[in-house]
Amino acid sequence: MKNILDYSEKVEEALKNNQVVVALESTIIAHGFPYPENIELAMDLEKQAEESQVTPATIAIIDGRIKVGLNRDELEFIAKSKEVKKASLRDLSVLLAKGLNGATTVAATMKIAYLAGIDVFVTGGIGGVHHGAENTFDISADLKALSQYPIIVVCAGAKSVLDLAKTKEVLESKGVPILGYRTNKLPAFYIQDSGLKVDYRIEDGKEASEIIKVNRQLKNKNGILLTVPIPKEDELNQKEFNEIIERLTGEVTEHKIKGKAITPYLLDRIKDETKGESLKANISLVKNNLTVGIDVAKNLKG
Ligand code: PSU
Ligand code: MN
Repeated sequence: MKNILDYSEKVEEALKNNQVVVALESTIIAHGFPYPENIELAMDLEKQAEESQVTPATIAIIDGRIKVGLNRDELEFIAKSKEVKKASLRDLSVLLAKGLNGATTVAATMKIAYLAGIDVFVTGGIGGVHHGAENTFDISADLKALSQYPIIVVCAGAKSVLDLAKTKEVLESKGVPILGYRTNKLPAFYIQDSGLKVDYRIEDGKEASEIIKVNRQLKNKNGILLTVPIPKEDELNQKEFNEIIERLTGEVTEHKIKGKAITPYLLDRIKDETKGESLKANISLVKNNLTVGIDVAKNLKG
């Protein structure tokens, strides 16, 4: 796979020496956060991993090359440039062939992490089934990727703007177990409890690593979803948040916002409506997910 993946020196070294590596996505940097909060978060995550003796591998497409591990300039570029496309599974071959730039979603990052031999991928929230999917068919390719790349994705649940009950059903159909980190309840990104249950509760990174190992022995193609609730002190007020979501879902229909533009639009509007509180919450949950992901990744090697 050497010919299609460009590893950063650090990531190449770490993989060669069988050290612990954690994959990170870049859509969250390019389209999930405004500048400069996005570059600050990206740098904080790199630092957090390195301080735990783990090599971070942020994944993106730059000038038609798949980058596994970004340096500071490359992170800046992804954070600032308006030329960076949101890259999911369907976009990869075209962006590579045309020599374009792309920030990889959960789906595309999973695929690349798998090709690179990285088993643990940490993000904020996954995409899923949108409300009204029975009419729009808007179901994120993240769910397809979860069914076909056998790595673990550590997240704070799916975005609360999604239809979580339907998202769960699709994951079940695709054979993807949903684990709850020290919880029985499915987290809903900005909120600890969606009101739905996870499939299984686990207590620590060791348990997660054992599940990944068995998943491999079974030669399963599917990945594993580990959901971690946002730290209590940073969660948003559920009632206020539900009201905001209801309003914004109406806006999306009214302004005819469609397809891959929906998620960035909603995130941006949620930020305004919560007066920036959602940004703080988002940063907190990603860092918390990384702490858990690092634990899982270390146990996998141990
Ligand atoms: N959730 C967030 N912020 C994000 C995303 C999800 O809170 O930026 C991104 C992730 O990269 C995810 C993608 O893979 O949105 C899903 O987009 P879509 O629904 O268009 O597949
Ligand atoms: Mn979509």
